[in-house]
Amino acid sequence: MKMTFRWYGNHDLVKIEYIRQIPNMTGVVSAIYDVAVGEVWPMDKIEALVKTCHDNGLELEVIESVPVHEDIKLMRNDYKRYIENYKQSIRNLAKCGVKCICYNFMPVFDWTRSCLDHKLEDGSTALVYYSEDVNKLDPTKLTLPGWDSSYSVSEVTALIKDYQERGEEGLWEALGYFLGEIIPVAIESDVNMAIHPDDPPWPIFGIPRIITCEANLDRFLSLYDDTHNGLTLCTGSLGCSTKNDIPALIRKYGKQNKIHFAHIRNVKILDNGSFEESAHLSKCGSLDVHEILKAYHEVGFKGYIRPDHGRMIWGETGNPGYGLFDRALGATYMNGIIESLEKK
Ligand code: DNO
Repeated sequence: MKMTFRWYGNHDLVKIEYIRQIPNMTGVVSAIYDVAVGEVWPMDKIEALVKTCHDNGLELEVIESVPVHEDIKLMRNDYKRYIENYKQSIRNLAKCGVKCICYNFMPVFDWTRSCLDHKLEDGSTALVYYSEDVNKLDPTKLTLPGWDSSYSVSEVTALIKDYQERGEEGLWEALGYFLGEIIPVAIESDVNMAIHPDDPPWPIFGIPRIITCEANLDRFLSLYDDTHNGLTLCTGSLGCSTKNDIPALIRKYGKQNKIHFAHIRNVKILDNGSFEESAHLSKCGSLDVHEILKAYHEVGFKGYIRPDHGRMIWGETGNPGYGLFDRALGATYMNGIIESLEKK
């Protein structure tokens, strides 16, 4: 496994020099943040990002994410042009040494939470999802870090309506078409595409979500049966539904060589579909991180792994979920478990 760390580029409050100092870090996971969604990622911007990483002794082999334009997910307007652009971004990234591209197929909203700085008992803050609060939010006015916020309220309202009309099957149709177009390019460029599960893994605001559970992951993989069509297995996203047995999913898809990127996050599951993000240590949340890493070890996982969302601790401020301190603790905890598994 290759230990990596998400970094939001030069504007990130977490300095890349500090990431390098975390033991066992091989590279960062990053993206180009100043190209409009749907447009081609130009070579010069990718090359500059790769150079910054290499100058700091880190690889850039994983991109999170190349966003998929809403028109592609709705098969409307300019979707064919946006797919051609996406293919070109894959080719450009491959030329710069990228081996794995994470993306998602969530309509309108990426990950969703009701509060980004909920105070926990120990004084740290964490991202939480309280379903009763989410139900009170106005989806047309909502924006969270990492979301595409270029749509106006009326555009978001229209988008939501379109997705509701096309429904789940409409989304599956669009995903099948998209994969049919891009996976041949990924094969030719030898880049592994790794879809990120929906977070949380259930429909929100009446809009369909499909990358949610084992049956749907099976369906997704069967849309294009090739190693280059694989998964980002995010424990925190899939794991906030008790229906998903994460170690079992890792053993199943790991053996099939379909997991390319592993996100390790712990969550504490509450009643009624609510959850709080917690420290990585198993006993702080509902997921057994030791068992999760054991499953990766057993299947001989060779892909990329990273600590996912951390809490904000020790007075740190910054990108919710993506401070330095708690994620570094997470990485170190993971390193310890992995070492003990490897030495057994
Ligand atoms: C949130 C992340 C997501 C993820 C995208 C992948 O912290 O897990 O924003 O990067 O869904 O496309």
